[in-house]
Amino acid sequence: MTRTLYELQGQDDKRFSPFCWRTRMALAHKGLEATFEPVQFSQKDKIAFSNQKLVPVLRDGETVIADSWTIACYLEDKYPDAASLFGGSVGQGLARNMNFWVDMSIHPALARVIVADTFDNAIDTADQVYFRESRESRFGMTLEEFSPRSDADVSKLQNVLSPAIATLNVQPFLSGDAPAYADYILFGTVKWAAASTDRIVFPNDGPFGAWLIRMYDLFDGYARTSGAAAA
Ligand SMILES: N[C@@H](CCC(=O)N[C@@H](CS)C(=O)NCC(=O)O)C(=O)O
Repeated sequence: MTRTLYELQGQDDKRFSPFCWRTRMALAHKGLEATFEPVQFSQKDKIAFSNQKLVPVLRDGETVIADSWTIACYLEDKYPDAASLFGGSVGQGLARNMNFWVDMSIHPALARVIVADTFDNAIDTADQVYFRESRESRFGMTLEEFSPRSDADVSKLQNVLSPAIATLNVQPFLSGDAPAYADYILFGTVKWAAASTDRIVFPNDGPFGAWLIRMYDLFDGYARTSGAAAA
């Protein structure tokens, strides 16, 4: 059966979408092979078959699924004999909470820190006009006004992150003793930052830094060597 993940492609072939990384890691966790089809912002025609305009999109045989959370739930249901992403329905409920927390608290704080860098270092030139116009219309100001690369914004991000740091101070993974989907949710966001900037925006020391090393080591160093390998 053919399995294809349509994912965002940026400058120098960087795969910098946090949501696509969630799905990449979920596939690796389940040991499912896939081919990766790059999609730029300006290539909506490539995912028109999914009847919506966002990536990731997974085509699994004849089945088409959009939205990273929906894809994770699909993979869990469809491949119950492969390693579990959630560890049962209670874990699934808590991972959903994590999904909303990262989307609604971490992403807005991180966007302030790195969106101007994302534009400079991760967005392909073919997509720069679209990215600037769509995001400036969303933010109501220029990318550089929204994201002035200030230390204060990094501090705010790290404050928002403190529940995750506290958790990793007492257990090796957000999911407990072993990694699972909740870890991939936040890790995808780290990959977005890593593809955008060399600045240290997430802690690279302490419990969070140790977790990052564990995450990068997973699946034979998968997140170091695949996708945005340079990130
Ligand atoms: N809730 C969706 C969000 C997906 C999303 O926002 N994807 C971005 C890439 S990071 C996208 O496709 N953007 C296209 C655009 O802005 O035109 C998910 O979890 O998959």
